[in-house]
Amino acid sequence: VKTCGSNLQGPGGTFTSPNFPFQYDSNAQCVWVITAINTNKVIQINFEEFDLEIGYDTLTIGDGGEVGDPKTVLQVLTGSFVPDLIVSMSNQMWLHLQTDESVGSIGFKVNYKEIEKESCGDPGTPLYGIREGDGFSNRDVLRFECQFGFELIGEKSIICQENNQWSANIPICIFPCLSNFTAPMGTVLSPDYPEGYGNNLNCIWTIISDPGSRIHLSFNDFDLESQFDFLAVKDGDSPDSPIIGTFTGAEVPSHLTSNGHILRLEFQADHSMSGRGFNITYNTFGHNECPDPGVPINARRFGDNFQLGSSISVICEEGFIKTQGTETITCMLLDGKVMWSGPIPKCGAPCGGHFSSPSGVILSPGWPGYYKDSLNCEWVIEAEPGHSIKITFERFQTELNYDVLEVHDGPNLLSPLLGSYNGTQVPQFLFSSSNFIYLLFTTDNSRSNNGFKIHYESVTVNTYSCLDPGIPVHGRRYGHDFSIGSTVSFSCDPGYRLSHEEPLLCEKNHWWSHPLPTCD
Ligand SMILES: [Ca+2]
Ligand SMILES: [Ca+2]
Ligand SMILES: [Ca+2]
Repeated sequence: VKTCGSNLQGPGGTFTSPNFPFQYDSNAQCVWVITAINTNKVIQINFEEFDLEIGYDTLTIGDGGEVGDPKTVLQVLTGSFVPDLIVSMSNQMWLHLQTDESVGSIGFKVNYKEIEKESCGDPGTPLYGIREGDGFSNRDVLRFECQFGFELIGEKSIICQENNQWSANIPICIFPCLSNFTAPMGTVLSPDYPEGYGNNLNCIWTIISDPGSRIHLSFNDFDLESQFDFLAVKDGDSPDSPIIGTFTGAEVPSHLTSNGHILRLEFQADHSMSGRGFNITYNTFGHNECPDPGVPINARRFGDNFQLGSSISVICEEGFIKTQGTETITCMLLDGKVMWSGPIPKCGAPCGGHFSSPSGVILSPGWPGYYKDSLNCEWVIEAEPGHSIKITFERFQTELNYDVLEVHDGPNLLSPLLGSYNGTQVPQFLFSSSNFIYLLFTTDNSRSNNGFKIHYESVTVNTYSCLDPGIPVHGRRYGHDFSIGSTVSFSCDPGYRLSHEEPLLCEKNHWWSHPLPTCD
């Protein structure tokens, strides 16, 4: 018999079955006891993953600290189905894993935390669902609906019972694989988007608008297994209708317009490998007008009239540039069809650039989405001679050790390095000593993250002082006189060490005697 487990304390944490995410041991007996630090609180757990050999390996969960006492048992779990949340009645909860002599599985990963007593905890809101009610105390009720076009599977309402357990799990909202749409606008999603659509699918969606009108599709996201899974769009309601387009792979198609008032979307997935799937919005429009272009993301649109002869303009938000189309498009007659004079403009965050405005924003490419792999982006910021440049980090998150932003004090890669950053560790701000700053963002060939949002501004150096030197990440600064001859010093939060101890002296040339130390 293998014994395992531990005593855990609030306010919260995570633990797993032995060897997770690899197979747990046979003949294991593991015991965990969780105790809230605040004795007036109770313990809530929720499983991120759970899979035990069904019927033979069990996890018994009980209230209090008397492990194994049958009077205190809350749940006995096996297989792979678990409640959203399990909440104790007292400030303690015990868990007992028992496995038999053969056949294992991955086990479980569970999060715990202390919550108010006489409550069931926040069970969340289903993806593509809407929740009514926000009380989680005994006798509180939560009601659920799904967004338009989705089907609700499960209970429409759940109540927080006296035993601190919800009467049921929250429902799920699924997008049906076969349906007709008659609303003038809506969304079509691949099954389980964006989690992966699975295998062996043959989904058919038909969009039917009023006779005389047409249908416009915008692809917000698209990722199918290339050459094996396909989306076909047909101009009509039968399998033999003419094909407007067939799509596969990860390239997001540009928008599509029907010729008639019915569109048929056929989605086929083969027996293996899945992608993220797709997210398509559609709208319908009349005979003498162009399709509603929507408001392109990262942009503002001017003009609300889509009739023949009207124009709209699209201006990118700060930090973005036009990646498709021109600023203005006009609804016109081309080859006997009413259509926009060019593609609907799109705005995106560019990989690199040269900036010389007094202030602005630099975004990682793809912002606000994840950046791509294998990037090599260079930005140069130029201020007027005699000025310096201050850059401020608003957001920074890259793959630790692999996706790196270098900041150089000058116009190019050969200029002295101000800092090299990855993960989430960045200073609040940095200054150049000349009127140039150079940034280089390189990413490796796997794993991405949110990237960064950086503000830059041109600043003048005061005749009698140095610029604010900043504060290290995980550190603090002593002294806020930055005039020539004064010093500032630094310390780090517990657990971090200062890279160098000497205080910074503001020298006659307006520069600090040393670079800002770091806390490592
Ligand atoms: Ca077993
Ligand atoms: Ca496939
Ligand atoms: Ca990477």
